[in-house]
Amino acid sequence: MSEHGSPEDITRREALGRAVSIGTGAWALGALPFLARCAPALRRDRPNIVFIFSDDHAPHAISAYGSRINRTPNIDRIANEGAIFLNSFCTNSICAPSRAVVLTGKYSHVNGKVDNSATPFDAAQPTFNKYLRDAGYQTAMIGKWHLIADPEGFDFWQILPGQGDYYNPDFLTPEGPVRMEGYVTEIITRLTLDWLRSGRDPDRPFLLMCQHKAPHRNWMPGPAQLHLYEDVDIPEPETLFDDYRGRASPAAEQEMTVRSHLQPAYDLKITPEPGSADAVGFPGYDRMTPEQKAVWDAVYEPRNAEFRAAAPEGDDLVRWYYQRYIKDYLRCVAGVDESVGRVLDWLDQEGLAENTLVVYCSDQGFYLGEHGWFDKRWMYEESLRMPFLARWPARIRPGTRIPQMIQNIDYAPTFLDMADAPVPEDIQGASLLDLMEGETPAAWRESIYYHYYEYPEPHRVAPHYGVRTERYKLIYYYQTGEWELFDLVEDPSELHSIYDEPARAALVATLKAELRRLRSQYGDRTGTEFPEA
Ligand SMILES: [Ca+2]
Repeated sequence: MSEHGSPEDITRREALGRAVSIGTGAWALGALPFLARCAPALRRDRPNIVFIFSDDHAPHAISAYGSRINRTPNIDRIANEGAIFLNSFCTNSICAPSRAVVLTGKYSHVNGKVDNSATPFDAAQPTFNKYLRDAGYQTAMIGKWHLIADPEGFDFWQILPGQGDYYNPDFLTPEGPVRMEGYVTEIITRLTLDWLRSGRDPDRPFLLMCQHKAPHRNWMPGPAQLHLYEDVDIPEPETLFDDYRGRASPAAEQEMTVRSHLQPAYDLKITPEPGSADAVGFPGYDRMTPEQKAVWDAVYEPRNAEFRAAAPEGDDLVRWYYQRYIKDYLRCVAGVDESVGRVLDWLDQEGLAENTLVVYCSDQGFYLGEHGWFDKRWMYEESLRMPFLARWPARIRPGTRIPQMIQNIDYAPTFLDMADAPVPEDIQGASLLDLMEGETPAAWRESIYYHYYEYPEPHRVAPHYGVRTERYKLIYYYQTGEWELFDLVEDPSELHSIYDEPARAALVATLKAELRRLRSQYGDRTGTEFPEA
């Protein structure tokens, strides 16, 4: 073999992006937490952790990630004053499963929460907050939980039931349900600041999970954001009118299009004239007080009157739906961004910022009209990506930009590592602490593994699993036995699968071997195994 390796090695390097062997990468994943445990205990004052989590907030709606449709100055502050992870991915792009992965540091097939509704989450299993509590941390969980079972391992919790409501939401507490008047993002912010001010022991480190409902469907903005984007057109994504050619059959067979699957009343708030004989509200609207409805109607009714007068059809209707959808989504995002700023400001004012890790992330990415879609689920980039930004002045240099591929299995071991708490052997992720501090571990993962399950409801997205390297993505739809392969450099929008091109045979073989290795490494025997050759 030459110093550059065999043709197979070269293909493998090309597939995996860098000249580090697969075996070394695999070793590092298991060994990093072990090394962290064995390192001399730097038991300086243990940091506080403020974990700000939103729902369905795609990185491409954050200006620090280069958004072309909005600005998020407060979330950007975390990147400017800390670190931004440029290649952050989920393992299963859907709400409750992502939350279970975050809590356990384990893939869906291991923690048991593979889909939103059919499988339960066993809240009795070990989660990172329980380990932190055992290590002396105070633990608080405020906002959207979405795991049905009551939270365990928190000293304080106030959670939304299920998806929760945007206006006047109910909260579940250990003492029973409470209805709170107001807008959900503002209420969660207030509860968060209340707990920081007076709910905790100032002499012990804390974990605070502040988890927003916004910007989840049905995208109801708060009173302070209702008027944003009034007289502007948000740029359309290039793939708003995707025809799904060049890919396997599932892309065309989903039910998540802006054109046909957004519900006019519920999703788009297009309702008949108030007071008319056929006037209807929509779920969420019916929870508002008369005063809140009056404010809402004063904003939406003129917009709806304009829609009724224009009566758009065909592609014009899609364009109109897109504008209504994306503006409401971005209004909800603006509310979350404002909340992030208030929490950062409070930590600054109280002198707590220096040794507090503030993380902003969301449970998965989302389609903002790309491929003609809303929602998530796919291994395609828009929903595979998660934002992950971290500020911790004591340890993270301002403006740190981190290209390595991370996943939500990594959060739990990171938080345990930071707290000098042992990282259990069965956690599948690796601590991000070295990366945050600007160090590149001797070997980091060269590929990520993904597996989506939920089918057929609610959006008929075919179950699939796959592998993504720095440059390539191989996806297997096991119900139909179809494959897709994308070159993310040549085809970043993933419009043309190159799986069937004869010249790609060696690359396909390499990626299949890597996919087989990942399924073995993570112990995933769910989903139909793909055939040899
Ligand atoms: Ca979600």
